[in-house]
Amino acid sequence: MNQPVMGGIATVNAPSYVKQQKLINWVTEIAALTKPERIYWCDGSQEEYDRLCAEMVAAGTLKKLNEAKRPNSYLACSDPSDVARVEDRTYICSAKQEDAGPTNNWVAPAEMRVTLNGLFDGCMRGRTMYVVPFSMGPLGSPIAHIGVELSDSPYVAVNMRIMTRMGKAVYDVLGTDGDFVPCVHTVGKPLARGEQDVPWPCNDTKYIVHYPETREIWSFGSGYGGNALLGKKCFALRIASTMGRDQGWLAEHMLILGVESPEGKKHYVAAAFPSACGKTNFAMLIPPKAFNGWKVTTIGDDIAWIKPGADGRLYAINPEAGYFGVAPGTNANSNANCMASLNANTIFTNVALTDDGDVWWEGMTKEAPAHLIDWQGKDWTPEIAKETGRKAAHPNARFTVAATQNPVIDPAWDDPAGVPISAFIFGGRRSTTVPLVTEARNWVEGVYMAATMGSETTAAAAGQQGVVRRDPFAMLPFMGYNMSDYFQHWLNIGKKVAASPAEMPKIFCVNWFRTDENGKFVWPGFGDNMRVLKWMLDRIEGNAGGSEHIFGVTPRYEDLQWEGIDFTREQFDRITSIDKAAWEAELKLHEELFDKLKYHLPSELESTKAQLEKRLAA
Ligand code: SAT
Ligand code: MN
Repeated sequence: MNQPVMGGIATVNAPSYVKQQKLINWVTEIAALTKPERIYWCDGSQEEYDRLCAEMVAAGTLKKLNEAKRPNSYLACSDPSDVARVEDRTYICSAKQEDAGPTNNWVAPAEMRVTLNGLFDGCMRGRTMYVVPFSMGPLGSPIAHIGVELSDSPYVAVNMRIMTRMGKAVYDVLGTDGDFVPCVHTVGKPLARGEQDVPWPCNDTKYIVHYPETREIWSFGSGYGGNALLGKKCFALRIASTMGRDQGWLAEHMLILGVESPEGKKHYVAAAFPSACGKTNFAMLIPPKAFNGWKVTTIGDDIAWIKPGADGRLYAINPEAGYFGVAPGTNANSNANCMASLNANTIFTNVALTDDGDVWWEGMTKEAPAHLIDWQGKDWTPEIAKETGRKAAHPNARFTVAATQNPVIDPAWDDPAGVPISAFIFGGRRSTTVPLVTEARNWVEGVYMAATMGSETTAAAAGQQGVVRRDPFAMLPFMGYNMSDYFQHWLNIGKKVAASPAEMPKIFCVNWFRTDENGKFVWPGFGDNMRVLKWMLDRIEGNAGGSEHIFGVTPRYEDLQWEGIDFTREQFDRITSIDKAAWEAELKLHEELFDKLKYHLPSELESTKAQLEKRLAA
């Protein structure tokens, strides 16, 4: 129920089930600053979700898709200027600049507060402020944490209901004095009295700001993805990474999957890839026919929170409850489980609309429909695309869908205790240099591999695409503190596990993306990644061979299972070969990275690099 306006500022009127005065005071304070017309406390119910969606349909923000084809699903098309995370507008405002480190934008907290106070003053005029309570992780789990997002975007409210455990029950966990991360979000477009709203309000000025010491998030000017759904990258990675540093755990940009052999042996692995490099596809992998009896199940597709358990092993949860995945390229071959997840109850953003009220994106089907309305609302035909190169869906178009719709969701995905991790996988998008798969000989070498990871940039972030940048642990855009301190934190966690009776998780580095002289991928990827995954599991179990090279252990051709695929030894050599000149150039780039990260850079990483150089020169 919307609350009445009183003296120009909405009354707070917290529902009786909200028991925490600190929270009510904060909502009051933010309302006084942002001056919304109304305040609405979300309860997370289906009725509320349906109502907010219907209101957005009436306002032109959402289109309801054909109920017979795609039940209870919607399409949102954003402003063409608001389509991805804005890394150059993202700030870590720690008290000391060195705590943000050289990979983050930093402004002194006091100075940023002055800027933001100006921007947020009256920023919600004419709009409703939604109070969105959410839990990252199973409600009440010892690994979970709570946030409350105040947002003037109903699109954010409904997406948060899918992406997190959102609603009334959060207040029970919060009680009268529980901790929560305060998240303030505005699209930054106040409405004057009588002013007609636009379907996707946003502002050319954007700020995505984190205060790690006080664990606050303030986001201005964007309604899109990680800029606006503050539970995701802002909380679950940037703020949570600093919580993990202080409390001895890890917040990682990782999918988590379960893999079970036909004999019933099961392992969980966590894998880090940069945005839009196929984490969702890997997390829902369907093994090839020849792997009869193998099962891959999903715990999460984007973020992992990992804490050492009493037995010394590392236990992981997926703090999210849904997937905000890249639509283009997703199809029945690349990810049939994902396609099945999207059959109903899905919000699509920036994909194309078919003439019969369904959705389409590049790569969904071999042949494009004869006519579409593209993500910018314009007519689109294959002919127009040929002439102009215009895409029907934006390359960073997304779907938001509940994890429970995934047909291969792992039975333990919601387990408050988390699942034990047997291996970490780090992968970048590299058309050259980095071999298909390499096993680190020890933890430090694995941390080195992760720290020096490079990847060609994708459409998930605004800016140039396809250029190699160092992306340590696939965390470059998501680190909440100094990157070198983070490397040290990983080394410390390793020491902690090593000192316990638990087996060390293995660390692997993969690259699915090496290309041939025509720029075509050599490795088929997708389901065939099972061949690599199986080798890893065999290594964990101690029954697979490999050959040692300059920076780790790689399978020989005969160490992988090739049944059901025509993949020659030559092709295999092509994607596993170590090119000396390329590696010399690569190590120069590691050097550049280490120069940049000199402050607090762990000496173990420098000595690992020295060993590599020695082996390369030999
Ligand atoms: O926009 S998001 O940050 O949610 C997606 C991504 O970049 O991985
Ligand atoms: Mn991601």
